[in-house]
Amino acid sequence: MSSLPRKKKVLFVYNSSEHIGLTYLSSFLKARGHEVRLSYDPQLFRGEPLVRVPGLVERFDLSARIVQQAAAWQPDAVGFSCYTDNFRWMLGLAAAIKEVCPEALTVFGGVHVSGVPEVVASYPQVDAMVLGEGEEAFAELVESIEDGRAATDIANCWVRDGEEWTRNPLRPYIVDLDALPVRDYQLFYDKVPALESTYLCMTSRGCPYSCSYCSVEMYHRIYTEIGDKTRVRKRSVEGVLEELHEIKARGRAKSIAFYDEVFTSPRRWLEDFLPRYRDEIGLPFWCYTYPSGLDPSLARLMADAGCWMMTMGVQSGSQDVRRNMMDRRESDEKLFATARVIKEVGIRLSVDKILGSPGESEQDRSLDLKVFRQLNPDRILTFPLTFFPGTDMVRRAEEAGELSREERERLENGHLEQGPSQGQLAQNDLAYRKLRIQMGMISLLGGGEKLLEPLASLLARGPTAALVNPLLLATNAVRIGDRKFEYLVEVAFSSKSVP
Ligand code: B12
Ligand code: SF4
Repeated sequence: MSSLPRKKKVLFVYNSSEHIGLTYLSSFLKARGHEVRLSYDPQLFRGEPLVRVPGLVERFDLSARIVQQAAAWQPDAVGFSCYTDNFRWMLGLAAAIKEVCPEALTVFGGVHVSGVPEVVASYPQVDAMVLGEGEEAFAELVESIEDGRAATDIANCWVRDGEEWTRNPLRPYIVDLDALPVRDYQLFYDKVPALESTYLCMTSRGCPYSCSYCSVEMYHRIYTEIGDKTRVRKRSVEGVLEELHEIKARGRAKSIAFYDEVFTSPRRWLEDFLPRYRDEIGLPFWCYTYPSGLDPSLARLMADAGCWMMTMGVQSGSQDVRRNMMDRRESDEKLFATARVIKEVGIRLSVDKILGSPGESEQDRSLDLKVFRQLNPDRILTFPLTFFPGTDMVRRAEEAGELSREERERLENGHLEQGPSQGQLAQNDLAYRKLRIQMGMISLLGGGEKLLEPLASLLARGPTAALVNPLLLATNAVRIGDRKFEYLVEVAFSSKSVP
């Protein structure tokens, strides 16, 4: 007679913002009878989600308390979800937790692990890794643990055996997303209740596009290698509404954020979903769109359903940089047309701009000002280009001589702090600060080039240059009724009880 697998204790360790993927892993494990806990450091002063305040980062560091919690609970497995920028923090905690929980299996997953698994495998504090989508693989791995050791033949998993690693191939993507339980949002709300005021929802997984700087491109590549060419999987309208009814009934969410990579397709799904969302849920929502495929009638449906703002990646004002470096094929005309359609139906338009792409010339940067002004957005968010390991942008930058081998290796090991490895413009460059301020001024004031140029030069050189852009963004947020800052402050004040 075969015995039922023993219920396991799984601890997730995480920092920074709420993490949708972890909440899916948690509900999947709980549905199979396992006990799941989260040790969480919101790292309020580290830059995401709030502002970066050097000095306070260390003062409010909760790592020691996380280690104490692990020691007291003695989990069977500890799961770490790695972005490139939290990888070093995860490595530090994994080493400290191994000291106090020698029987626990340390398991690393997330986008950084899928991008550079060999690098992650080189650290002794990592016992196992889950590549790609994690629900089924992690549950099987956890259930296989006996005396601190896991099975070595589970698809998606790499498992350490002494100095050696057993590397298993990926399994295909989960086809039926409706079969997954509703994500365990309570995992984070128990720690930071104010997070619930904006409910994060995903109605799909994947993206139809393959921008060269985005980790989505890396996922497409590793899954194509096993013959799975699926780009986007969509949940059913019924399944999404069921989840949102549950949230609405709790009465705490003031808005919904649809974090699908591109929410504005497929059209037929939206035609079914949006009218029902308006009638049954009715909360204001935000989402991402792409500069194609949004015609006036679809935009009207979105506005009627309560879409108050959309974010559209523009990334560069130069068509050549977009096409040749970023693999974004849309023309300037398409950008302008999509922006117009969004604004005409009364939806606020937020656009993203990547600063410091390889291959960008002075002339390309002056095109930025022209194009972003013409788009007339309500908000511009700027991000320094980060070379995410495993993406095609890294290869291109290396080939173009704009990223050295040493810099690439530092990035792969999670060292994001130094400027040169983040694209052409280092964080401290005058040019970078100036462009950022100019973008902030365009969204707040519009304004002519003649005024922007000297004013931005002046502000970018001053001792308080780093404060100018947050101030411009905050003032603009008040102007357009963007709750983001209010939300971040609420989150900061309700975070006292973590981890
Ligand atoms: C929604 C989203 C956000 C949201 C919510 C965060 C979240 N992760 O839920 C917000 C806005 C808060 C956010 C913030 C940031 N994000 Co973001 N985000 C995304 C987005 C669009 C979707 C993520 C998602 O929910 N996918 C669906 C879930 C189900 O998949 P998943 O997260 O990959 O998790 C699965 C597997 O990876 C695996 N897994 C994950 N973790 C673990 C852990 C273990 C132990 C195991 C076993 C398995 C496992 O199992 C999960 C379930 O299948 C992705 C793009 C993408 N497609 O990945 C970018 C993405 C993850 N973000 C990215 C970045 C850079 C950031 C920021 C650093 C941006 C910034 N500069 O501030 C911050 C960091 C915040 C933080 N550290 O918490 C990058 C990461 C690239 C990299 N190599 O590091 C991505 C890939 C986009 C990109 N540019 O390429 N993000
Ligand atoms: S459209 Fe967005 S999510 Fe999709 S590949 Fe491009 S940057 Fe990534």
